Amino acid sequence: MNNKTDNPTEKKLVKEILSMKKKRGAVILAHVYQPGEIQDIADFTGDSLFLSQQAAKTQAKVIVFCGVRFMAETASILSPEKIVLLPEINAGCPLADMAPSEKVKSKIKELPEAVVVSYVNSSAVVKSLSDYCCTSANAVQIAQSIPAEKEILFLPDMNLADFTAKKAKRKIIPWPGFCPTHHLLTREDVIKAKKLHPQALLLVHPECRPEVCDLADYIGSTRGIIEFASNNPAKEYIIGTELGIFHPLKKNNPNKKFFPASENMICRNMKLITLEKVLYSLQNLEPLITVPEEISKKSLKALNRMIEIT
Ligand code: CIZ
Repeated sequence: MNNKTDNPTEKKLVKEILSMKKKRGAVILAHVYQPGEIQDIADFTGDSLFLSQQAAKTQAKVIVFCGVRFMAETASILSPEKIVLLPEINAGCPLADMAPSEKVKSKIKELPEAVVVSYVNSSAVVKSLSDYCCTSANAVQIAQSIPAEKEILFLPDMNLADFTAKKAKRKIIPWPGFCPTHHLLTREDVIKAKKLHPQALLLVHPECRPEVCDLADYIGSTRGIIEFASNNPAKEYIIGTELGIFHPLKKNNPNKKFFPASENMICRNMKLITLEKVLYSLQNLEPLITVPEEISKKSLKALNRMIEIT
């Protein structure tokens, strides 16, 4: 929790949120793609897996998940006894929506021998159909844990699938989905940014296109990007991921410079949550995210297999 706003309306809202949070015995989690003012009121900020693990560890009975739907679902799967709130019910993930469960079921039928690995950015039903879950931080490690002779059906992100196949040296059948925010970054955008900032290192997320990743000095998850920039002596970085990450990058590294690979890398869904909505959620204990027990139990197996490996 680190909100130091001078805006009186925001100050009042933050005060009300904190008092309501105490009354409810709640914990606020915010993804690093959330608006800065939301990250600043959170007890924990980070990637979806880290946040869900915090959700599982905390003694708090109420979790306000400031992120998108699949993240709140993952928190609910890991902590089914807790009240998980998503302050904006329409905060979805277009990438997760590109793998509808009925289509995934028929693909699995077509490939009965394949091991099914689903990226955490997928619906709870798709997770329940999978052998393993993975995040962008551990996709390579999960793939490497699968015997080399096995085919892997990897969903829903084809760019992360490509990155994982190359790094893990595994036979991967990609699902044809992509994150619209990362996929819009082109090789031309990157070349332009490199010309403007010739000293800067290029750090990109593996949801970016392969031809963009080919130009990068580092490819990694949000957590990986933050750690790389914080630990590396270089002073300038071009960042190829959702722009919300600039908030922790700048906060943790006040003496370094960060430039966007493209100003357009904004996930609209991640920006739907506001301070007003967080307050409403705490006051009314809604919108509530639950996952049907049968689906939750099966998804938990895939999530736990990932957690055991990593
Ligand atoms: O797992 C996450 O939180 C996402 C969506 C990206 C990342 O790299 O952390």
